[in-house]
Amino acid sequence: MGIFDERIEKAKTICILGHQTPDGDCIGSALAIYKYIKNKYGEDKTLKIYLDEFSKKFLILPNADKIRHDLNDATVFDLAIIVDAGNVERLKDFKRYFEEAKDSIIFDHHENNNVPAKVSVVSPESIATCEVLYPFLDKAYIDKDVATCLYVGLATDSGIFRYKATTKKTFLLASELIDYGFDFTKILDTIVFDNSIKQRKAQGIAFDRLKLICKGKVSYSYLLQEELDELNINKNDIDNIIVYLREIENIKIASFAYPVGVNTYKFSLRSKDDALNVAEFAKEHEGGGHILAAGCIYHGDIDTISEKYEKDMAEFIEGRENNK
Ligand SMILES: [Mn+2]
Repeated sequence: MGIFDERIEKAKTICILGHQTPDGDCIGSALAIYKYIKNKYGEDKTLKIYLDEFSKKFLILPNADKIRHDLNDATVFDLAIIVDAGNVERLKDFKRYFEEAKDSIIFDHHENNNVPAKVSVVSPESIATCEVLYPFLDKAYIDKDVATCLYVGLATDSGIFRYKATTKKTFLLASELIDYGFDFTKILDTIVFDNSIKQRKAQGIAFDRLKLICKGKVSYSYLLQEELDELNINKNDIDNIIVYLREIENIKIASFAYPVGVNTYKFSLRSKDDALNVAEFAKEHEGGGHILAAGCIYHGDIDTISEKYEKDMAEFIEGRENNK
């Protein structure tokens, strides 16, 4: 029995946790683990998944309706399983379940992961947490549902098998997974490519405002809270805008800001150049992430922080390019 199964075996009550604003890899790995444990132990374990609110498109994934958002569970879990979160703050208020749990294990691929779990399985060179997790699952209990969820993590975190950290291993795993016979076209259309009219309108506002800064090396746009309110849209519905801002010729970094609180904006960052490690930029601004994909926080009104961001980013790029 592997290190994961051993810990599951010993636990009666288990919770699965992931990072705030959960994405396909976070939800995919959490739901893969959920179904895997159900397949292996049936109703013998008390098993709960707690994640932050997520986009409704993920409801196409098996058991996504079982994901809970409440913080009042009095259970002290025997085992907390964390997925895809580089630090405890990323668990938001659900970190309580982790901190109280008697045992814990984390599967992740974020550089500098510092979640103080009893067991850490962290592999920064992996494209997705789902890829890190897979070797720890006993194949006898992987079914079509588990395979679907793992595939979604792989496909989404790799930008549908395009980003640089995509390896032969990623394709081999994807090929094993599609053998389980799920409708990957429909799943990816639903989760990645189909947009609501409201989303397209929000993208329209962001595109309209889009500009190139830092001598044309950085694309930048933002949305305001009143615009989200007007469209009756939430932050999960705009998390793909950064993808489009990255798909612009000649840029090195894409950036998109959106409100996460009063006078507080989250900046999504994507680099197209290994020499410009946006995780390092993000670390200076209450954030973190990977070399090519990171996020950080700025406080203030949008005009002030847009100006500040442009200045910080220009300095960052200049510093890196002079060090080459
Ligand atoms: Mn991930």
